[in-house]
Amino acid sequence: MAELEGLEFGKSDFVLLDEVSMEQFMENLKLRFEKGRIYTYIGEVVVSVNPYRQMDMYGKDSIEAYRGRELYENPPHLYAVSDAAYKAMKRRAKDTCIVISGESGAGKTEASKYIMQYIAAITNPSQRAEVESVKNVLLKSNCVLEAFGNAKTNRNDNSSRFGKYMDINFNFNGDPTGGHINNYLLEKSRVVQQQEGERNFHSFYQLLRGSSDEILESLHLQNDPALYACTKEGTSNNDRSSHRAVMNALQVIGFSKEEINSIYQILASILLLGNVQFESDGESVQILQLEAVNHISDLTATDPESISKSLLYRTVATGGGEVIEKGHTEQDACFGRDAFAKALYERLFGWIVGRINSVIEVKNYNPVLHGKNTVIGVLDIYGFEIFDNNSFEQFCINYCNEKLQQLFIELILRQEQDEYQREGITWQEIDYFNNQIIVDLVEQPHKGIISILDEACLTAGKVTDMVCLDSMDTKLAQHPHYTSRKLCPTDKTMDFKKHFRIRHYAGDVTYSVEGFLDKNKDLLFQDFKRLMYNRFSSSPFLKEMWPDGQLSITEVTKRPLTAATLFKNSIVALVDKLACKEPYYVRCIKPNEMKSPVLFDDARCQHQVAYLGLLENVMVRRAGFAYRQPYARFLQRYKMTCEYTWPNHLMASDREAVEAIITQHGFQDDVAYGQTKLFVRTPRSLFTLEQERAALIPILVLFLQKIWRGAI
Ligand code: AOV
Ligand code: MG
Repeated sequence: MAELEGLEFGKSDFVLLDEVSMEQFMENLKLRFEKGRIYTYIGEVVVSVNPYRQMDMYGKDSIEAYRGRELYENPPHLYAVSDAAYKAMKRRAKDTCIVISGESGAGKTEASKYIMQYIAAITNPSQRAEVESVKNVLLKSNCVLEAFGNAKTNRNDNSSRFGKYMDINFNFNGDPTGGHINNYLLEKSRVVQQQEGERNFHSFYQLLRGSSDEILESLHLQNDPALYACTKEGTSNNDRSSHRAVMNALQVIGFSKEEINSIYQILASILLLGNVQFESDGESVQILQLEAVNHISDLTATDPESISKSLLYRTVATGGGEVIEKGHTEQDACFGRDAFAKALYERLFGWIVGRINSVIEVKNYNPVLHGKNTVIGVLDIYGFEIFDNNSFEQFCINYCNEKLQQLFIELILRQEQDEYQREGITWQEIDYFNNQIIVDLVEQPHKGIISILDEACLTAGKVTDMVCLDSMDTKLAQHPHYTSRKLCPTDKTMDFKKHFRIRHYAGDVTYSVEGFLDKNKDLLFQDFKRLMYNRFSSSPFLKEMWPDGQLSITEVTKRPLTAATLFKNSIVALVDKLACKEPYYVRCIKPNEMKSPVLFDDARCQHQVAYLGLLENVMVRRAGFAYRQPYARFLQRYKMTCEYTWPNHLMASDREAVEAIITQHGFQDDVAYGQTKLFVRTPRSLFTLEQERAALIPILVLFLQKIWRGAI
C-alpha cells in the first residue's frame, strides 16, 4: 500500500476537520497548497488547486499506486476518483461521469487530460491492438481539439472556448471500445475579433508559424501573423512545436492527406477573408483586395465572381415570390464577411469533431455477445468568467456554469438530504444557497432573459440592442439578481444605456448588451451557404460542411432557432445526460490571478470555496453517511463473511441478515439502517469487509471445485 500523508500536510479529507468552519477549511487548503498537496477530498469529491507548475505525481509509478485501490488507501488524487468511477462502472455496470468544474484557469482541462491518461493506462492489459488504437485516438483528440477550440484569454493562456463532453465506451472486460464527443457553443466571434491582450484560436498561429514556406505559398500565406487582421494580436513561442504535434495527432486519428489539406485551406481562406475590405462611392460598394478574393477562390475551389457577388449582394425573395439581388451597404458587407468567416470556422470545428467521432464510434457492438456497453463521461467545459467587457459569449458561458452548479446542488446536496429523509434516517437539514433562481432568470419560458432576447430577435423591423435592454429592464425590474443602470441610477460602473448586471452564484457580472441581438440571431446570408455548397464548389469537404446550402432562396422560410435557445437546449440535454449517471466531481480552484505557483490569494480562494458550496458539501458529508447500499446488494456481496448468512440466511428479511453481518463485525456505531438501504459512515468498515471477501474467494473457489469433482 502506498504511504499515506503525514499530519504536517494537513487533513487529506475536509470531512476530518476538527470543526467545520470557513477558517479551518481555508487553513487546511492553504497549508496543503503550500506543501505541494494540491488535491484534497470531501468524501468522494476532489478539491483541486491549480499548482501552476509541473508536479511530479502523474507518472507511471503513481498510476500503479492508484490502480484498483480504494479512495482512502492513498493520498488524494485525480487518479483515485478516476479509479473509483472506473470501478463503479466495471463492478456494477453503472454508467458514471466525472464532472470537472471551476472558474476560468482553475485547471479543468489539465485535470480532464490526466483523467483520460489514467483510464487509458489502466485498461487493456493484454494490449489488444484495436483497443490500443481507440485509446490512442481518444488521447490524440485532445491535442487537435485544443488547437482548434482553445485560445489565449486574459484569464488563461490556453482557455477552452468550447464545451466538451466526452463519453468513453467500455466492453464487459472494462476496455475502451470507442467514444463520442459532444461539443458545445464555440466562441466563434473570436475568429474576427479579440479583446486586447488576447489571441485568436491557436490553430491560426500554428499554421502560420509552423508550416513550411512551400506549404504557406500553396496557401497564399506568409509566415507572419501580424499581416492578417484576424491574427495581428498576440504571439507565442510554442506555436511551431504545437503545429507538429497537431499534424501528428491528425494523422494518428486517421485524417487523410486531402482532409488535412482541406482543413488548412479553410483556415487560410478565413485569414485572407479577414483582410478583405470594402469601399463605397455612395452608390455601390467595391472590394478593395481582389487578389485576396482570387486566392480564396483557389483555396475553396469556387469561382472568384461568385465570392465577390456573395460579399457584395444578397439574394432575397420578394413577397410576390420574385427573386432579386440587393446590393449591400459597406456596413452590411463587413457584417456579411465576418459572419462568413465565423461560420467557416465553426463548421470546420464541428466537422473535425464529427470526423473524430466517426473514427471512435463503437462499431459492431453486439450486447448479446459482448455484454452491456457501459460509459464513463468526462465533462470539461469553459469556466465561469468575468472580463472587463462581457458580452453574449460570457452570458452563455456563465449561464452554463449556473446549470452545472445547479446539478451539483441537485446531486450532492439536495438528493443526499432527500434520501436521508426518505429512508427515515435522523437528519439535521443543512442550509445552502440554491441558484435555481438565477437559472430561472436566464432560461424561464416567456419571462427569462433568453426569451426576451428571442422575442426581440423575432420582432419585425429594426429592434436594437437598446430596445431589448429596455424590455429586460421593464420585465425583470423586480428580480433580485438582475439590475441595470436605469434601475439603479447611482451605480456609476454601468453605462446608462448599454449595461445590465446579473448577480451570479460566482459573483456579479456586468454585461454590455451591444451585439447581443446580432449574436443571438446569428444571421448568415443564404448566399454564402449556397456558394459553399453549390456547383461552383468542387470540394467534397465543403459540401459536407454546408448541407443547408442546398436550399434555394424560396425554400428558406423557416426561422432557425436563435443561438441562445440552441445553446440552452444543448445544455439542458447535457444536464439530463449527466443526471442519469453516477457522478464524480472535481472542483477546481484558481489560487491567484498572476498564474503564480507560490501565491495563495486568501480572498480569491475563499470566494471560490464559498460559491462552489464546498463548506456545505463538507457539512452534508460529515453529518451523513459516505456509502450506502440496498440491503439485497450488500448481502449478496458480503454474506460469505458471516456464519449466519452463508450460504443463505434464515432470517425474516434481508435487513435483519445485514444487521447480523454488521453486528458480527462490530460495526454497529458506523452504520444506520434505512428503509431499503444500509448507510455506512466511514470507509473503514467496508474496506475490512472487502478484504475478508477477497481472502475468502479463493477458498470458496477451491471448495466448489472439489464439490464439482465429487471430492466432497
Ligand atoms: P481551465 O480549463 O480550468 O480554464 P486549464 O486546465 O487550462 O484551466 O489550466 C490553466 C493553466 O494552469 C494550464 O495551462 C497550466 O499551465 C496550469 N495548470 C492547471 N492544472 C495544472 C496541473 N495539474 N499541473 C500543472 N499545471 C497546471 V477555461 O478552459 O479558461 O475555464 O475556459
Ligand atoms: Mg479549459
